[in-house]
Amino acid sequence: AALDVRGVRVLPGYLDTPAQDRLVARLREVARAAPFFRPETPRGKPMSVRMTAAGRYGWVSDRRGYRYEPRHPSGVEWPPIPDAVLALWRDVTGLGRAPDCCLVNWYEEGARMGLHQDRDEADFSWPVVSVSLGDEALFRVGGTERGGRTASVWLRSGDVAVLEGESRLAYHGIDRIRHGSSTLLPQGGRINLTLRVVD
Ligand code: MD3
Ligand code: FE
Repeated sequence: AALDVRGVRVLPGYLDTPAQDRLVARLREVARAAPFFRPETPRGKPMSVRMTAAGRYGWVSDRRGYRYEPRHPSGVEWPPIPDAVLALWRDVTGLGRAPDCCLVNWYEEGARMGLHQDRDEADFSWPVVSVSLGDEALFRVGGTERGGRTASVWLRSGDVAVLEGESRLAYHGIDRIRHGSSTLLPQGGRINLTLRVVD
């Protein structure tokens, strides 16, 4: 059964354990081609989350700002989005258009992501889909104005969230992860996939 958290559609346990394991194997291949890196904020502060991506674009941040790039910082093209991820996107959105970017966020112990809006895409009428793998994360979502009321929900391994309509421009972030709460990832921590149409 789906949950509505301030307009965010959360699908608890969308992926069973075998499906999560298969996905992790595909992500290992993505990370082999495009290794995780630690982005810097435009002010030069390293983020606590490590990132990589698959698809036509990856999202990067450095002293030049936040943006989508067709290449990994090493200069290689991002690897293709795994078929299982494209199938999940089709299942939950019903769209005939594939996402351009599968951002892969890796949270190790202590990593977090401050409240922000996703506004680097050209068209906010496309949904965003998020897939949680590994350790549980305390997800916080507010409204479209900074400083408003927020609601929190724990996202667990296999949960999928769909951000569409009003919630697409909501402030959101990850307050903390429960380190060691899952054994899915051999190296521990949490992986979040964020699927977006970019342009
Ligand atoms: C709500 N990632 O990469 S995913 C991000 O768990 C990001 O790594 C978080 O926020 C993570 O930008 C949260 C869930 C999510 C993604 C996009 C959203 C929630 C959202 C866009 C609008 C509203
Ligand atoms: Fe975000």
